Amino acid sequence: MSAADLIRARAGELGFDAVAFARAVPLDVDHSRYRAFLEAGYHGELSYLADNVELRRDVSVPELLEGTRTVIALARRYARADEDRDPPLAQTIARYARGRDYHNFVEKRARLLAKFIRRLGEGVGARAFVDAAPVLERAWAARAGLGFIGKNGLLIVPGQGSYCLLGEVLTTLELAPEDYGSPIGERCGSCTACLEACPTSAFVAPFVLDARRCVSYQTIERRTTDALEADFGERLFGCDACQEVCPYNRVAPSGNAAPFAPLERWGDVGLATLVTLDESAFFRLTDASPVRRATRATLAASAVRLAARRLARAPDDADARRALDAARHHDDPAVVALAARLAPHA
Ligand code: B12
Ligand code: SF4
Ligand code: SF4
Repeated sequence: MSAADLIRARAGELGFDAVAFARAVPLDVDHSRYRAFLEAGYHGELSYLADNVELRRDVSVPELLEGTRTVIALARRYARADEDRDPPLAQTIARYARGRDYHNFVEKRARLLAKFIRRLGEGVGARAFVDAAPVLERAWAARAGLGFIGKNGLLIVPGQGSYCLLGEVLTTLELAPEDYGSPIGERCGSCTACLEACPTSAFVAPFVLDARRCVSYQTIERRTTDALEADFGERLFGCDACQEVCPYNRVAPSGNAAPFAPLERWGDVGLATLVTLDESAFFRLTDASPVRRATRATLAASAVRLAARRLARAPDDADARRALDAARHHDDPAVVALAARLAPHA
């Protein structure tokens, strides 16, 4: 068995749904696109995206892994067959975030793969990264031929769709030339469904997202008070609208997605609870959940937004009314102001 076959087999055992290999030569066009994104200011408050700009070009540097020869691009699917039966609150959370924090799950397995690779030869280096490192994960996955980047900016794995989390193992191991993949090219054709489905018109052009307008940014990352004037729909945390409409996601859900099932606690919580959480209740509620990233104030603001939307449609929605009442006494003035703006007569 070749080293690539051994790695593929081990990645499969660890639960990865797709694996592909790219030569670790510095990025060119993807890095230019990333720089253009920064220059346009589309990253907004995500200041970490503007740090380590040069590091995102080349992975074979000491800060990542000196002497990297190969980038092993990994994908783990998370769409489940039974997601329509998720508790109502869970259905307002993006699919990737309804269960336990995927970082623990995917990253742990990527690290086990790196450990396996280090044992493949004397002095072989290997290091795993998932999400947080200054690595343009979609660009490397596309270069490896793991999938293609759709007009919604997401990496779509043929036959598996885009509900996939990405990770990578960098290694000093050189593979046989035939093991390296190559970009498979974009397959969207004339489709524009994702661009039209975006509730906040966040795409400035096909493939190009103004992150500041994205519901995901607004409900997860935003820390300032200048909330976007737009209807986010039934969304509390994150957004899947540009994936829900994608024809490449009309594939059988993964039988492998049990770890992404919603946390039971989402069955017990309404919007009013989310607005009244104190610090310790917030930490209890978001324990081991990606939702913790939102912070208490941003989560309360998203609950206020959702409550105002629901009350406008159903004036007898008691949970929405309680949430808005509670918001008037919130300890964060931005939450109080948002409630006054969105539901002045509630
Ligand atoms: C910052 C970030 C965000 C920000 C900004 C998103 C953005 N588009 O930049 C916000 C908070 C908005 C966000 C939202 C989401 N994110 Co996010 N995010 C990241 C993170 C940490 C960095 C992304 C980054 O570097 N952005 C800068 C831009 C310039 O780079 P890029 O997104 O890779 O962009 C590429 C395209 O724009 C493309 N491109 C630009 N122009 C053109 C033109 C053509 C012709 C082509 C082909 C390509 C192209 O080239 C760029 C470079 O490769 C990555 C993890 C990572 N380290 O990569 C996860 C990551 C991209 N996110 C992920 C997910 C799941 C999401 C959400 C679906 C979450 C949700 N359900 O709410 C949404 C999807 C929004 C969307 N349509 O992109 C996954 C994506 C998995 C996949 N299959 O693609 C990642 C890879 C995390 C992971 N480890 O799995 N995210
Ligand atoms: S995640 Fe939602 S808000 Fe963000 S680009 Fe996709 S559809 Fe638009
Ligand atoms: S919805 Fe259509 S345009 Fe958007 S990523 Fe999917 S195939 Fe491409």
